[in-house]
Amino acid sequence: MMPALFLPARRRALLNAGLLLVLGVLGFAPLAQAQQSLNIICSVQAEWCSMVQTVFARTTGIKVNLVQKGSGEALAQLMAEKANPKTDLWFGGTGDPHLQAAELDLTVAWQSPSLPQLHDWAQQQARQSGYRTVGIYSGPLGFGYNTELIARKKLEVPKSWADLLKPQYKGEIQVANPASSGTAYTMIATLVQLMGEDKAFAYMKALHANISQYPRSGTGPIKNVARGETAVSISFVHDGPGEAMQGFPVRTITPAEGTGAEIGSMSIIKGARNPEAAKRFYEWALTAPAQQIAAATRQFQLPSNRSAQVDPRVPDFKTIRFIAYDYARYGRSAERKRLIERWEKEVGSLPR
Ligand code: S7P
Repeated sequence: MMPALFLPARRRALLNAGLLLVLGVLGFAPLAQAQQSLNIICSVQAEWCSMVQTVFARTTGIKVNLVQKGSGEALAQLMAEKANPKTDLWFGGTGDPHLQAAELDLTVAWQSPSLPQLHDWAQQQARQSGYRTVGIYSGPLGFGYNTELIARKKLEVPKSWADLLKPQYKGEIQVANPASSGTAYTMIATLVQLMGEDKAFAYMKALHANISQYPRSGTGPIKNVARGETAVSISFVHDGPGEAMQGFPVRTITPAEGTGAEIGSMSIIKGARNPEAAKRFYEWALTAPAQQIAAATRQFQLPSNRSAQVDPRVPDFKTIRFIAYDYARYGRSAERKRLIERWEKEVGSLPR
């Protein structure tokens, strides 16, 4: 066969175009693009993180290096690397620490042209951070419970925050540790807004007697419920269906008195080494098809893009009693720090 070099120019051009097409179909990107890379901290669950990593790389040819961390731990890492950031973009995780990162000047402003396509709560998250973060999903806080353990131990299904204090739940409840978990901080902020601060702390002290463990990450307690290690968890209720789909006997419920919701967020890091790739990912992550990856990986938060399909397993917000969560106040750095320190001093340190 004649080497491509000796083919007439037109045939050579056709051959090259064909080769590029085949590489494109196979998901290989042109060399210049393949050399770009992007460093992400991903604060959603592992399946969603790795699907986002693969699909974005296939779509753009940009290599994605990704570490998965809960929101509290992600914020701690970004604070630690402030002088020499190794991260370009923070994807997902509860909104309060993203707001805190904005206030601490760890992230940069980027006003996406796609903002009008997003729900009001997602745009509001962007506006109140001076466009240093944006909402990518939302989900309500509630309880997970193991239907088999509840039946076997003859426990009632807890229906309210008040129910969780009943003696029957002694040693049967888990919630993450607020010192490391954005989910657990959402619980503190919710209770403070629902009851007033002193009553909320009295409540959490009483609840402490029924807690068996405070796992590090917010997704831990519902996984422990699913696997029968504990009967009840305080968790985001959108984390329940994914466990149930794997065959675990888990259900969720939201408390009768009312509850808070997270605004899962995304931010570009100040001093990012790959700012253009970060913006490209940011814009992609706000599109409806990119947001539908969540449900395809068994994650059932409400997407922020109004055009994204909403899976029937996403909690129905219309049926849930929500508090008017003050995201600006509870995302403030000093407030978040103060409440977590108060929890550690007055609740976490108590014997059980
Ligand atoms: O993807 C599930 C989810 O519940 O985990 C995120 C978050 O990383 C939890 O962080 P913590 O470990 O700090 O609690 C939530 O944003 C998300 O909905």
